Amino acid sequence: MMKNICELLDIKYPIIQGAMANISKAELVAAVSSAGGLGVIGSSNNNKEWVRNEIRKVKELTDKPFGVNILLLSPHANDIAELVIEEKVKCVTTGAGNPGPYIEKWKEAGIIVIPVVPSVALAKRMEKAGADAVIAEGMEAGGHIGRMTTFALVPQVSDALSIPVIAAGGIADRKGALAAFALGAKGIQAGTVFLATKECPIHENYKNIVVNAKDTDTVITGSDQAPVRVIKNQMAVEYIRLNKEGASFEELEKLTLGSLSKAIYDGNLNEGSFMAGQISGLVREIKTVKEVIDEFVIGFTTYKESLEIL
Ligand code: TUI
Repeated sequence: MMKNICELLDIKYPIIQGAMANISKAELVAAVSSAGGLGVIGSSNNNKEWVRNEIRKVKELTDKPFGVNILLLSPHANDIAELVIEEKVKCVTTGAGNPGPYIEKWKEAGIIVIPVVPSVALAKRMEKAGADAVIAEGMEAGGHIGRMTTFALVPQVSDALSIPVIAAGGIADRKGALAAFALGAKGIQAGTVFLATKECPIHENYKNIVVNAKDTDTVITGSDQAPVRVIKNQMAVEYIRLNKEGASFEELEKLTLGSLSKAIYDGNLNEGSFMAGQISGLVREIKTVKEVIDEFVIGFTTYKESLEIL
């Protein structure tokens, strides 16, 4: 019998907080892990010392397991891949690439490896390479996205693999949690809903932009190779216009450079890049991390009960 997500990670609920660049730092990660889920540090493009510092801070704030996400596009990916072994982190998740070359070393070190996959093909390769589970993330998600929707991706990946699948993209409440299980997932990952929490260390404007967004308020920016979902604002519209007109990489970069920091730290509504998923429209108030987790758990209980009835 395959291990369930809670046994695999030694956590209470199969809820993973999706890594968010420069957002899921020690404060949020420790809060999620303390509430019974798995908090995950978003390494993003930060260097080894930055990530080590966040890991140490989480260890001071909680004795519960947590994870580190490695952005495989980052110039520091190799360094962080070593760091997680040095710091004996419980779990590594990866994004935006194929972590195949690292998996054997991580498994030797006893780390639980959970790559994000945008397709059945990569999911199968990850299972073969020794991954413990995969996160099947649909393009409803915020930030860098693939091309499949959660509803189509999760059941196909679940059918193709014998390791557990975690659903991500478009999950923000009990209904989403329940639906994920119906699609064959054994756990969920959520990012957007954790933006609108008291513990999330971002500018209040970022939280409010998510709370006030409606269903159709996100757009896809970024290049064709690396599409990025953000909340529609002046910056996003300008980016899409320039990209359509065939602007150079340099011109586009000038626009995006620092835009994430402008969102996270300055709350700059016009020039910031506010990454968030399509489910933002469902997020209507700022809650505590514990309230978000408790909401998801109601979805899981509904599923359990329905199994018992039939
Ligand atoms: O990685 C994410 N979401 C992210 S990363 C990020 S930081 C960033 N900021 C600006 C531009 C680019 C990145 C913000 N949001 N989600 C996981 C994810 N992974 N989505 C899609 C993928 C993915 C794509 C291709 C995973 C593997 C993959 O493999 C290609 C291959 O090599 O087979």
